[in-house]
Amino acid sequence: MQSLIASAPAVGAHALQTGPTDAELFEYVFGGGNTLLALSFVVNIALAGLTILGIVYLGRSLTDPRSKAIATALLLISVVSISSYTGLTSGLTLSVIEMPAGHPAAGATTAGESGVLVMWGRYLTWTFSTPFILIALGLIAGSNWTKILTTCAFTIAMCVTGLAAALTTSSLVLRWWWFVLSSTFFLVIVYVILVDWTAEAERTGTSDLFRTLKLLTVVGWFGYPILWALGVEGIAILDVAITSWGYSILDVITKYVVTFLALSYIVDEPESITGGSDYGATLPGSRVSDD
Ligand code: RET
Repeated sequence: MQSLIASAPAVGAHALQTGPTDAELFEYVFGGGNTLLALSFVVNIALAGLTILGIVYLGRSLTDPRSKAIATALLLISVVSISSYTGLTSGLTLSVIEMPAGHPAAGATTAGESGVLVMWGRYLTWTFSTPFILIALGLIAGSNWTKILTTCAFTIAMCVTGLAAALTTSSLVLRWWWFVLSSTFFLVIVYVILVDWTAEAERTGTSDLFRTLKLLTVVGWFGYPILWALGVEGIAILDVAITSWGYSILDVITKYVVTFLALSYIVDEPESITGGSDYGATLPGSRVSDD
């Protein structure tokens, strides 16, 4: 028993348990020397907040349950985002992690600890935000729940395996293997958007809006793995602040720009978007209450 207790810390010492405390990480980011990095978090808290207010304001006149469902999905993207960036800002979802042997950043030090700054909260929270982007897109295209939920499951798989890629410290090969797995799941989503939803949007009459959203989404989403690969977790030719700004700018395009474009289309409740008063009812023939 004694020997088990004695060996417990070594057994439990995985990536999230080592390194500086949240307070030290907060001081490292906001203490003055890393203004660029700090801004990449704070700007997004402000933008997510403004987007939430914008959706509440523009969405207040919606009456159709299907339009409301799309607006709610759009709202939840920014609700997750503001929480995600608050986690990064507070240091809660940041860690200093030692890269495995052979990694270009192996042996680096950050905030007085050996390792590099990993913003693992980003990958974790994409698990919750990207499904809402896909629900909104799928509903706009007029797709069915099987396809919408399939893309949601694949995006969750993509983000969780992306998180694993960022946190794996045992082997460089395994880091890239997680990356390959995550990218494969990503391609399933791209396929559904480009093939299925494009055809469905043509049929349901939303192709004008969908074409723009699709372009922003597919091009924007491809930016994330590229940044990962070039950033400090991949081949490390971009530093942490540049990588963080890269993600923050991609977030602006894939979340807030997409949200406002979609919302400005649905606020007029065109026929291609509305579903009728019993849309989404859980009892046949019952109307969805307005409150
Ligand atoms: C990772 C690394 C592993 C390989 C792939 C990735 C893709 C990430 C994507 C993220 C999209 C995030 C969005 C967030 C909005 O809140 C995890 C970077 C393929 C596509 C749109």
